[in-house]
Amino acid sequence: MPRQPRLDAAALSLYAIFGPQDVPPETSALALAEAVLRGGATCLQWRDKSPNARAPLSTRLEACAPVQTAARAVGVPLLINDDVDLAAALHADGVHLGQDDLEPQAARSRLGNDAIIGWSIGNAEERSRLLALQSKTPGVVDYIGVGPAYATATKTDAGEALGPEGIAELIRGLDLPAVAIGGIDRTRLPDLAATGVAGIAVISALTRTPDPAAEAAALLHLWQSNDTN
Ligand code: TZP
Ligand code: MG
Repeated sequence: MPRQPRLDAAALSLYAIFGPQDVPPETSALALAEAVLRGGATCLQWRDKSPNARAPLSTRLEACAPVQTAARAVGVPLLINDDVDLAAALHADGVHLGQDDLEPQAARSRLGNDAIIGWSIGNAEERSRLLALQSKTPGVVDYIGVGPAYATATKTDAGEALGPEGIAELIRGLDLPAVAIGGIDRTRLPDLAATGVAGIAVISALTRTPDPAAEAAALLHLWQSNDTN
């Protein structure tokens, strides 16, 4: 019998990403997580690009644990960016890996069959790597992150913006759900919905707003009313 997918594509609809570096000074990672979850975020990613990412595992764990508790309380998956050791220690739902991180097959061996594994692609060469990986180890990756969709100040090495046409071209013919990332705010949703991505991944749209819960609700509502999947 075919294996049940580990990830329902609907969980990618509003994918909220943050780490210590994104938490405004007057709040906490827990408060931010609770706010975006209240607004309806369908997936969370802990992406630590702060000095804490180089701290011992116990310190990394301590920083992320409250976010995991909040996500679990509402049944929303929490994925860990880059840090497979942290994901293993937390028994997190999965990881999101970039092209320069641990290879997806190695992460799969480490985390097991139930872990959700996401991989980033941003150009034709990386798309070809994905296809090669899928034919060598089918099912190793569960979804892809595609970007940057638009110019972003959040990731300075993100590369050239693909635009909706570039996103559509990269995901065409792939049999994996995709989430668009990079410079996404409310104004971008109609164009992105037309590309065929399953959802939107955002950092600053939810971390640089005074009301992350309201912004999450607005993004999700807009996405669901534009999305034709
Ligand atoms: N990967 C490609 S663009 C990007 C990442 C992590 C940054 C997304 O942040 P924002 O603030 O939503 O543009
Ligand atoms: Mg990475």
